[in-house]
Amino acid sequence: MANLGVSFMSFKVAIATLSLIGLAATSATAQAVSDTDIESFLGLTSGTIDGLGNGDATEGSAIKQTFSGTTGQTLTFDWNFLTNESTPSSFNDFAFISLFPDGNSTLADTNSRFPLLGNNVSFNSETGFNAFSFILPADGDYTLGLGVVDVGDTVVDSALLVDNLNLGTNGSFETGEFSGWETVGNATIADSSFGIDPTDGNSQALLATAAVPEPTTILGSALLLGAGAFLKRRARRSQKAATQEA
Ligand SMILES: [Ca+2]
Ligand SMILES: [Ca+2]
Ligand SMILES: [Ca+2]
Repeated sequence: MANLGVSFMSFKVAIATLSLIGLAATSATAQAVSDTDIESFLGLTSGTIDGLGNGDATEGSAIKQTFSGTTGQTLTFDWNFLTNESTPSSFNDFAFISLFPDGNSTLADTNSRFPLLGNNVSFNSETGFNAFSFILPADGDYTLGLGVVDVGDTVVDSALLVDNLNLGTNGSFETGEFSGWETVGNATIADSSFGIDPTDGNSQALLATAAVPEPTTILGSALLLGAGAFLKRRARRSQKAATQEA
């Protein structure tokens, strides 16, 4: 009986442990993290992301991988910045690249050109896919980081799609996961059911500044869309303030 009792307890502990692991894994991959955590993940000096000139970044997500490059090789990939912020907004969310050892740069922010509306139900505006290109200046190991962050607060979300990277491992995400990459925050693989087609194959990386992008109501005109976003921001910011005071 004693043995049975121990076995039963072990079984219950095992189930409880499995449940905890499941919960931890879910929250670890779903939630955006602080800009400080992203800097630590990417090996950047503290303050680098705020220092890119778009204001006080608060939280976001990033992916990275190290690859071996040679002088004159061209690094290319496709990216698409999505946002629910006004365009432009003083809450100047942005996407960025860090390429060690060469430097860091903003890819897009709310001042960018947003010719596309409504291709994805979760975001009001998208830049469309753009090609990034950089000629490697020397032989050696490079660490490529790509990220997206909220600025000023954490209320209204933005995201970055990435696909068709020509160097390193799994640059097109066609394995359906992040093999060859490391991730921090809310990084998932999206296919065309996201509403925006990958530029190569069936899969693309989706980095977001929050756990679950909030579906937005598509309104009939740009004017209404702007008013709707403004009212929604006010409502959500009030709600957040109330929560924090509680
Ligand atoms: Ca900051
Ligand atoms: Ca934001
Ligand atoms: Ca792909």
